[in-house]
Amino acid sequence: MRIVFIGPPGAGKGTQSVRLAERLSIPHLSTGDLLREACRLGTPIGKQADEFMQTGRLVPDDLVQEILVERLEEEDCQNGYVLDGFPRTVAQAENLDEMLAEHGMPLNLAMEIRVEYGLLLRRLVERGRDDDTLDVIKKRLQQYNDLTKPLLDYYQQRDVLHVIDGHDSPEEVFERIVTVVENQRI
Ligand code: B4P
Repeated sequence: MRIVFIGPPGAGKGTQSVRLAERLSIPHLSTGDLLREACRLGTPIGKQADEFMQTGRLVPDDLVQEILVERLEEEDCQNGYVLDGFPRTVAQAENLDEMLAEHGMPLNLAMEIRVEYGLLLRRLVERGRDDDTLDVIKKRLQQYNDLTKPLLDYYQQRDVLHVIDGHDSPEEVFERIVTVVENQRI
């Protein structure tokens, strides 16, 4: 299965997509993790991405796509994957669809995790990653509204979008996700 997770920062994309990938025995691919690793290693992409991430802005599409395409071509991705944090713009979604069409492999599911603003802020401030300062979090949430939300219509029109209530415990949210995936497999 090929599944994408969409949601604002703090919605639980990382938390849930790791679990789902483990349950389905397919790779979990997080563009956030790939970009952070590139920054840590000081690769050319990492050096360019760092400034965007530290200020809460989306990294330019071409850089993110380059880093992800390399990973998607690896052997373990040929039977499916869970994408966490990609696509984040309509241009990234179109690029992914083109890539999937070339291989005759459609996207099976787009999961939107919904959580209200106040709870997102609380979760991220408590987590305290480098980019989890209040100013940067607000910028990331604004970028989500401006650039990522239009993706929901994109996937709705393609009939693959499922909305998940992300307010409860990670276990309860995961059960909701598994129910959607099981229904899809029937
Ligand atoms: P990401 O790494 O994707 O980070 P994120 O949006 O903050 O979400 P994350 O998945 O980590 O957090 P989660 O909600 O699971 O992106 C970081 C940056 O990388 C972006 O700002 C951007 O600059 C760049 N980037 C990444 N992908 C890109 C792309 N495609 N295009 C352009 N730029 C890109 O969890 C947050 C916290 O909530 C955790 O502490 C977790 O434990 C907690 N939590 C989760 N679910 C919970 C629950 N049900 N109950 C209680 N707590 C919960």
